[in-house]
Amino acid sequence: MTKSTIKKIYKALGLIFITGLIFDGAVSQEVPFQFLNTERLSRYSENRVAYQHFEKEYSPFIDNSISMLLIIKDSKVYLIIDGYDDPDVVDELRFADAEMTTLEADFWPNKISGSPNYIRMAERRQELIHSTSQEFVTKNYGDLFTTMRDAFLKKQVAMFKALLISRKENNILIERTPIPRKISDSSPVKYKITVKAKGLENVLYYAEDADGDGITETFTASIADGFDWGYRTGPNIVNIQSNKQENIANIIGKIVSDAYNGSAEEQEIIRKSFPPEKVKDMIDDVYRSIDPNVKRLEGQN
Ligand SMILES: [Ca+2]
Ligand SMILES: [Ca+2]
Repeated sequence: MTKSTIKKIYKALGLIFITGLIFDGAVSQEVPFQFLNTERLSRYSENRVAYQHFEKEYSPFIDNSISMLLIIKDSKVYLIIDGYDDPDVVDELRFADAEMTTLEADFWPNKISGSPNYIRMAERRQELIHSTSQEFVTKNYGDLFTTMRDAFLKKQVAMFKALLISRKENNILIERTPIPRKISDSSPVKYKITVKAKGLENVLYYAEDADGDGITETFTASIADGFDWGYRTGPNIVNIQSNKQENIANIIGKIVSDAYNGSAEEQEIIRKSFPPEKVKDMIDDVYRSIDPNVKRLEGQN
């Protein structure tokens, strides 16, 4: 097999769908998704934001640290990326490793850093800006990227938390499964927790704390409204897989524990609905006794 044939195969493999987690109704299942692609957007007719964030070691052919923000405003499409790797550079790195001895080698040099290094801006299909200069992108679009992303994620998290407050009416499914460990490991058992919820307008949310450390690292939101960027796009609102960034954890990190333990907002509502000063009245009410000795004995305590 010639080098160029191998290269073509690798390129093709680089396009395979990656597996992510989403759910359909009550059944958890693995579904593929694709990285955002502005050239394959199904429509530009509405203002829209989508965010993808991937920090998984999934395959040597899939970028292991990339975060992408898509903004569509007035038919203009912006795609800003932090941790973008040029596929041609990755190919060169891979082939420089001629012996192929390092299957675990990391061929994706650019990591999420908070300083985006890619922008593509187009009006309909006409490209207006395209840059992979980190200096240019961060200087001109770094603040926009961070501000828009944070505001967008906070909004999605607020929408999810609103579902928890009225959780009786909403279909919220929580699964807690022990994480397997070595027999010799006597530390407390940890649990993987997943949460699935269906929101207004049938937005599906999925959140996961896979390693049981209490911090959510995977969060997706999707709506089946025909907005996509090709076959099997995956979650089309938010798709965060295996986040390792502190600033993102500050926004999404409590989703699973809020769903499992109850959020501060829910606890406050419950507390207000049953204030401690009412407890004595209630006890008196429930255990109202006609035996006068009870009153007397109570007073002795
Ligand atoms: Ca990367
Ligand atoms: Ca975790």
